[in-house]
Amino acid sequence: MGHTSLEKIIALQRNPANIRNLCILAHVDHGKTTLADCLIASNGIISSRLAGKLRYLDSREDEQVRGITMKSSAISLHYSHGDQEFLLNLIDSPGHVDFSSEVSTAVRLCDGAIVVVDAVEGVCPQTQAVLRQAWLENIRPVLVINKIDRLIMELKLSSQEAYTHLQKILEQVNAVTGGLFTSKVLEERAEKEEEKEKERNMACGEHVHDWSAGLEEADDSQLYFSPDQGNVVFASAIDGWGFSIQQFAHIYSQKMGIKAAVLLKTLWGDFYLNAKAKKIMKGAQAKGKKPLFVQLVLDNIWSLYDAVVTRRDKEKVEKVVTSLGVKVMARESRHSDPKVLLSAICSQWLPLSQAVLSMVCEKLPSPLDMAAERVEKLMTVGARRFDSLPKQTQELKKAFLQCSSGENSPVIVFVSKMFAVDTKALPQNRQRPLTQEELAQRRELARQRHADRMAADQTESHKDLTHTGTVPQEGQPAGLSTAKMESLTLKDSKSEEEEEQKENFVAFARVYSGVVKKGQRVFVLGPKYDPTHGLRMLPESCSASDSVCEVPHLSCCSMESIYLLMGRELEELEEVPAGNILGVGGLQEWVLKSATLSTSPACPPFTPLNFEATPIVRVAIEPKHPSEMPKLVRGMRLLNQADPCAEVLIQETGEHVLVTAGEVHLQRCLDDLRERFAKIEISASKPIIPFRETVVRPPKVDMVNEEMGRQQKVAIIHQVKEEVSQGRSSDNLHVDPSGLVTLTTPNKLATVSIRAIPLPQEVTCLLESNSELIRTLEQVNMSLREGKSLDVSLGTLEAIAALKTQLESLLQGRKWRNTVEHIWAFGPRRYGPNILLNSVEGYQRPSVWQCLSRGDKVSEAGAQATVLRDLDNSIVSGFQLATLSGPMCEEPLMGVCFSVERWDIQSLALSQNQDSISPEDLAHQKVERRSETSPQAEGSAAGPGQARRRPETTTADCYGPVSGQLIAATKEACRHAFQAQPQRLMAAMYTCEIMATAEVLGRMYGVLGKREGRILHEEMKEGTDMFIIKAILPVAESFGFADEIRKKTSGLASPQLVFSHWEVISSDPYWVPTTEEEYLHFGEKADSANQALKYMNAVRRRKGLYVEEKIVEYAEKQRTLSKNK
Ligand SMILES: Nc1nc2c(ncn2[C@@H]2O[C@H](COP(=O)(O)OP(=O)(O)OP(=O)(O)O)[C@@H](O)[C@H]2O)c(=O)[nH]1
Ligand SMILES: [Mg+2]
Repeated sequence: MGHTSLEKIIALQRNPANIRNLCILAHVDHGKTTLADCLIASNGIISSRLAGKLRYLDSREDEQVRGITMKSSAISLHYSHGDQEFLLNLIDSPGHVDFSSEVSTAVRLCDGAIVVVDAVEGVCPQTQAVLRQAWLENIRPVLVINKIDRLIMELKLSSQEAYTHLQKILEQVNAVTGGLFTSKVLEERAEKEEEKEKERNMACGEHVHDWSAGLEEADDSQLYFSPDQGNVVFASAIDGWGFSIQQFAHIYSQKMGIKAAVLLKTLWGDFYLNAKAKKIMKGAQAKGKKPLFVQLVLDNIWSLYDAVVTRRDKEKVEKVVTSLGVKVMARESRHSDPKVLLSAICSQWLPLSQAVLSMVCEKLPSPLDMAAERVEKLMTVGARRFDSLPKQTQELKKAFLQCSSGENSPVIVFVSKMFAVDTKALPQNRQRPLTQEELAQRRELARQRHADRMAADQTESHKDLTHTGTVPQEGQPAGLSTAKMESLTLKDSKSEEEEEQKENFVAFARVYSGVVKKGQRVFVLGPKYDPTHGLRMLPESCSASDSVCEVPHLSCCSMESIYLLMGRELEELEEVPAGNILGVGGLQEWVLKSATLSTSPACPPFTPLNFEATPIVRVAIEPKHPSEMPKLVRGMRLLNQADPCAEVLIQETGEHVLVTAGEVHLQRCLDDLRERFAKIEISASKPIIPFRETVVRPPKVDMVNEEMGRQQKVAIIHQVKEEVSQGRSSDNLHVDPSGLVTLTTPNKLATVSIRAIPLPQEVTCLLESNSELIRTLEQVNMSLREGKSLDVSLGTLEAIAALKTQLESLLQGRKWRNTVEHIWAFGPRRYGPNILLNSVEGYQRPSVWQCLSRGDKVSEAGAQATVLRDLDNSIVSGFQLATLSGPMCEEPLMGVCFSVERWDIQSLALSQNQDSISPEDLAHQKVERRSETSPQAEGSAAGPGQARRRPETTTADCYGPVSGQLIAATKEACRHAFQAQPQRLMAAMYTCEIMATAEVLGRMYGVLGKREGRILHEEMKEGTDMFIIKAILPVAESFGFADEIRKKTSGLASPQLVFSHWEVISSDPYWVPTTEEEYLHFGEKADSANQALKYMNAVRRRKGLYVEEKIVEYAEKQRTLSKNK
C-alpha cells in the first residue's frame, strides 16, 4: 500500500464512527515498538523489510541505543477493512516502570488498547499494572500474544506443548482482568444496593441479601480474552506474522467445507477432528487426540519454521511457497540468514498488520461509543458528585457522548502532556523544495544585494580617499541601504539564535467535542477551577475571545497551531474535528503538564491522571560553572514541563533538586538537561535517599540477643545516658519516666503534655495507602467547618466509613480504646501517616469523622463545632510541623501517634495567680470566638485582650502571640516526646521481580545479599527453565543494582525496581553498649555495625546538621619523607 496522503487522513478524521484511538501497552521489552513498526509499515511509511528493526517510534537517540522506549508517541494510520476505511490514532507507550507516567498520559487519550504479552515471559508486573491502568480509565483492551517464535526456536516446545503454554498465558491474563472486573462489579452492586435500600427504607420493605446477583447479571463476555471472541492475536512481530482464529477459520472453511462459524467456535478449545467421520468432536484431551488448534494452526507454523530455519530444506520450502501462493524473491531465498526468507513467507501468508488492525477495527470502540460512566468519571474531580455540578456542566455530558463536530458544539480538549520539539522539526520550519517563482524571487534578491554591496564599497573607498567626517551627498542612499541591510541581517541572526533558545512545546491532546481550529481562543481550566464559581462570575454567553474578568484558575489562550502527530514528524493542520488525537502548539505559557481546554466556561477540569509510580529518586543538581546557574534554572523549568512525572524543587538550602521515578528515568532527565534544555555541563549529586523517622516499642532483647534487664550494666556508659536524659528537663520542660513530656510556653500561659506512642504497623500501612482519601476527608471537614454544604459522592463517604471501621478493628485493646473517635488530626500536611490524638480529659472537639454523621445528625455536629476550643488550630499546626521533620535527621515522621494528655491555658485574667481553669470553663468563655482562622489572626485577637486585662504582663508579650508560642511549644513537646521513646529510622524499600536462568541464579543471589536484599519467594516458571525471584531491597542500596545484575548475569536478568513500602531499620542509631556482653562484643565505640547511624549521619551531613563524630582518631604525627632518607 502506498503512503497515505494528508488529505486522505483529514477526510477520515471527519468520520468518528471509523476512528479508533488506541495505545499499545505491555511490560518492558515485550515487543510494543516492534509491533508498531509492522503496523506502520502497512501504511508505507517505512519499508516492510525494515519493520521490526527500525523501531520507528523510538525516535530519540537514547531510546535507540538502550533499546527501550522512554516517551509515548503517536502516529495516525489508515486501514481499509472490508468496504470501510478506518483512521487509527496509535500511541506506542514505554513498558519500563520508570516511565509508567507516560503510559498514564497515553491511556487517557484512548478508547482502546492493545495489550502485548511475551509468549515466554507471560504476565509480568507491568502487564498487571497496565491492565489496571486501562481499567481505571475504562478503556477496552485486546490481546496480542507476541514472540511465538521464541517458543519454537528458543524453548523448542512441540506444537502441543506450545498450545498448553498459550492456554496458561491466557488464563493468567484473564485472572488479572477478572480480578479487576469482580471488584468493580461488587462495588457497583454495593452502590446499587445502597440506592435500593434507600428506596426500600422509604417503603419499609423486607430485604434479602443476594451476593452473587451483581456478578451473574453483569456482562463480562467482552472482558475476557478468548481467541473465539476474536480479541486475541497470536504473533511474532519480529518475523512479521500474526493471526487470529478468524483467519484460519476462513481458510479451512473453504478447504474442508466446514462452516466458518463452526470452526470459529471449535478452533480454540478441547475439540478434535475425527477424520473418518469428518466431524469435529469434543474431548480431545480425554481421548488423547490433537486439539484442532494444534492440528490445523500450530503444526503448519511449526513445520514451516522447521523447514526454513532449522533444516533449510529447499525443496520443502518451495513446495510450501507454492501451496501458500506467496511470492519469494531470489534475493530473499538466497540470503544467508534463513530468518529473512521466513519473514518474507510469513508476512505474506499471515500479515501481522492485517490481523491486528482488523481486530482493532472490530473489537475496539470508536469515540462515539464512549460510555456515560467514563464521561462522568472524567468530569468529576475528587469526591464531588456528578449531579452536584451546575446544570450547564451536566449538559456537557451530551457533547461528550455525541462527539459532535457541529458548529455549535462546545470545544473540549484535554492535554495529557507537553513534549518538546526541535524548532527545526516543526513543519513551518521544515525545508521544502522551492517553487520556480520563489527561486526567481531569491535570485532577484541576491542580485540586488550584490549591487548594494558594490555601491557601498564604492562609497567606502570614496570616504577613505576624501578623509572627511561627513558622508558625501551622493553616497547617502547607498550608505543607508547598507545600514538597513546590516541591521536586517543582524536581526535575522539574532532571531535565529532566539529561535534556537526557545524550546517549542507541543501539547499531546485529544478533542472530545467540537472542532479545534487553528488560532482559536479557548479557556484554560486549571485543576482547581470550579465551574460553579466560573459561571457565577463570568457574564452569560461570554467566550474566550472576550476580555475576561479575573476568575481563579481560569485563563484564556489561543491555539496557535495544530498538528497531526506522525511519529517523528508533525504535519500542520487547519482544523481537527472531535474524536481525534492531535498536537497543539503555542500553549507553553499556559499549560504546565496537563490541562483541560474548552470554549465553554461550564466545562469542569478533567480528573487528574492516575500515576502508578511515585517519584522517589532525588538528586541535587549544580552547573559545572557557577555562572551558568540561570541556564540551569531555565533548563530545569523546561524539563519539568516536558516530563509528566519529574519534579523540580528548590529546597530551603538553595539546592536545586530533581525528583525522578527511578534510575533510568533519572539518567534520561539528566541527558535531557545537558543536551537539550540547559545545554550546559552539570553535575548531579549522589541520589538523595529518603528516610522516615519513627518510634518503636522498647526492644526485649539487646544487641547480643540477650534478654534485657538481666545483665549487669556497664557503669560509666550508663551514667552518661542518664545524664543526657536528665539534662533534658529544664524550667519549661519536664519529661517524666513514662515518656510524658510537659512543656510550657515561654510566657507561661499555656502548657501541653504529650506522649508519643508507636502505631501498629498495619495502621501505618493503612494510613499510608489511604492518604488520598484522608486528604479528601480533610477537605470535606474544612468545608464543613466553613459551613458549606458537602457534595461528596456516596462512594467517597463509604470509603471513609470503611477506613474508620478498619482503623477501629486494628486499634484495639486497652491502650487504644476509643482512639479512632478521638483522632484530632493526621500529619504531616494533614494527611500523613501520623496521628494526633485528643486525650485531654473533658475536651470535646468535633471528630475528624464528622462528615459521616450526615442528615439528622448534622445539627448535632454543628452544635459540637462550637465547642471547638480557641487555639485548637495551634496544636494541630505544631503537630504538623513536628511530623514534617523529626529530631533524628529532619526527615518526616511515620507511624507515630502523639497523644495530647493535658492542655491548660491559663485564663488571662487569672494568670497572675498561675491558676489553671478547667478546659470546659475556658471553652464556654470563648464560645463565640472560633478558631478556624489562621494562627496569626488568632494571635492578634488574643494579644490585645491580654494587654488590656493585665498591663503588667507586657513582659510576656515580648514572646509574641500566644498562638505562635503554642505552635512552637507543641512542636517541641512532640519532638521531646518522640525522643523519649526508642527511635528508629525507616528505609524505603523496592520490590523487584527478576527472571533468570538456573545458571546465573547463584551470582544474582550474591548481588542481592551484598546489597541487603531479601528474597521473598522463588519459583520456577512452568514450561521454561526460568526462575522468577521476588525480592525486596532498600532504596539506599539500589543504585547501580540493575546494572550490576545485568553484568553479573551477562545481560540475562534485568530487574525492574518498584517502590513498595517503608521498613523500620531494626538497629538503634543512638545505641551505645550498656551491658557487659555488648561492651565485650562491640567495644566502646560500637559504631562499626550500626547501619542506622551511618544512614542518619549521612543525611545530617548532607543537610548541614551537627554530626556527632570524631573525624580524626588516634592521630599520629605523620612522618615526613625527609626522615626516611
Ligand atoms: N524473538 C522475538 N523477539 C522479538 C519479537 N518482537 C520483539 N522482539 C524483540 O524484543 C526486543 C524488545 O522489543 P521492543 O519492540 O523494543 O519492545 P518494547 O515493548 O517496545 O519495549 P519498551 O518500549 O522498552 O517497553 C527487541 O530486541 C525485539 O527485537 C518477536 O516476536 N520475537
Ligand atoms: Mg518500545
